[in-house]
Amino acid sequence: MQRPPVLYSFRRCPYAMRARMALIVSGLDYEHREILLRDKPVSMLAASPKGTVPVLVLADGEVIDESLDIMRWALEWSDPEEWLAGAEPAPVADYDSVFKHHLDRYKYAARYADDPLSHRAAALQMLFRLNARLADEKFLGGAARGFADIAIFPFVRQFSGVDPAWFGSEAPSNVQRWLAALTASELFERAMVRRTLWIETND
Ligand SMILES: N[C@@H](CCC(=O)N[C@@H](CS)C(=O)NCC(=O)O)C(=O)O
Repeated sequence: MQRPPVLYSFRRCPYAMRARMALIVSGLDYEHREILLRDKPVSMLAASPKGTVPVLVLADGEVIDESLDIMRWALEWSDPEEWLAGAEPAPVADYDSVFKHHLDRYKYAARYADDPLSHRAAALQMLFRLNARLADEKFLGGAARGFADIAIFPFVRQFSGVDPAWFGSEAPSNVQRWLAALTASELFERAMVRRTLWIETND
């Protein structure tokens, strides 16, 4: 029997969250290896020297080390909720680049010489655009969650967590509803289960 693919993951990483959700929804069996970013396993770095999570190592040795590629790979194997049918690259790419840029400068303000509140404002503008898309439909692709929702919401969740009271009063309401529905989902709960750290051995 073929070994299941191995996922190197870090619970709080939003990229790893979306990869885990796609793997879970696909129903694929995989071996979860929980790691620490400050102490990356040698085997993970051997598979993917760039040193980011998530990393998926397939039984034949193929390595997939970009979260969106892991999502697509899992869903191409099995896509029971038809996430790929509504997959739209544009908003996801915007959130991975522009929103993430502002999020980092807001959340990790001490690391940057920038004004965090101007980055918060820029990110909020993006949420207003998302809000307009969520005016008539519960999710970005329609009535059911799909690829873009799952790819984007872990970053909006991080943004909301920097100052939950501010987010609660200033973030547009459709986005708040959308985020609340996705974070309350059983799928997210399963993706966020706490796991013991994977201990690397030499065999
Ligand atoms: N483009 C990558 C980004 C992954 C990424 O940056 N992950 C962060 C954690 S959230 C990481 O591993 N950073 C390396 C480090 O902190 O050492 C993906 O989509 O998988």
